[in-house]
Amino acid sequence: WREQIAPGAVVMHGFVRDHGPELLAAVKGVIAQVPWRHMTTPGGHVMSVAMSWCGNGWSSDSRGYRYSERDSRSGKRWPPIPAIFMALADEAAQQAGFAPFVPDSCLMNRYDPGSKLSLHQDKDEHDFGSPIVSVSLGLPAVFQFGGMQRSDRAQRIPLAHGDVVVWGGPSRLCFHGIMPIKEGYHSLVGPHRINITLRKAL
Ligand code: MD5
Ligand code: FE
Repeated sequence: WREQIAPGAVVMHGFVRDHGPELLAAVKGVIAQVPWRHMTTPGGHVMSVAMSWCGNGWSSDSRGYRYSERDSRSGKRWPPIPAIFMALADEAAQQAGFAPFVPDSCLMNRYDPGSKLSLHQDKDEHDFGSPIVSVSLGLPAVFQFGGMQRSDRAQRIPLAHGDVVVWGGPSRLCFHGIMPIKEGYHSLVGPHRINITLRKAL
């Protein structure tokens, strides 16, 4: 079922529940080229979440966060976004009431038990007019969904394997995070939660 949790924010429960194997195969294809890595924040902390990406890649260092077409080490483009991700992003965005969506960046987060993502805003993209489509696979999570101010009280939204959330309109710049993932084992994904976000970044 579909649930609007705030203006522009739509949770599509189980939207990709039947497509786990194909989605995970696409994740593995990207990981073979861009292995999972723990990034260091501009503040010098190593993130508990491991990341990989395709399309326009993301990077974090002492100079800040940014998106780029190419791997600055090799000079090569990051791998293309798999067709199944492009199709699901467009389908979810349109069903949530947004215009046809052509993302140019895909960030993948792998959470192991205990991993978390602290409250933050996604504001490194150049285009806040487009939504972000977020896909949850594997272990369940509790999503913290706040307001435009870090101090705004956050709602707690449970997210399960196969759920898709479309974040657009006024919700696009809300503070959000992921509570520490509980120990567990998912039959397809193993002891992890994987989140895939599709974005228009550049
Ligand atoms: C996750 N990832 O579950 C989340 C899903 C990230 C990140 O937060 O930055 O990699 S994306 C959730 C999101 C995106 C844009 C806006 C809002 C939530 N929001 O307004 O709450 O790994
Ligand atoms: Fe975020």
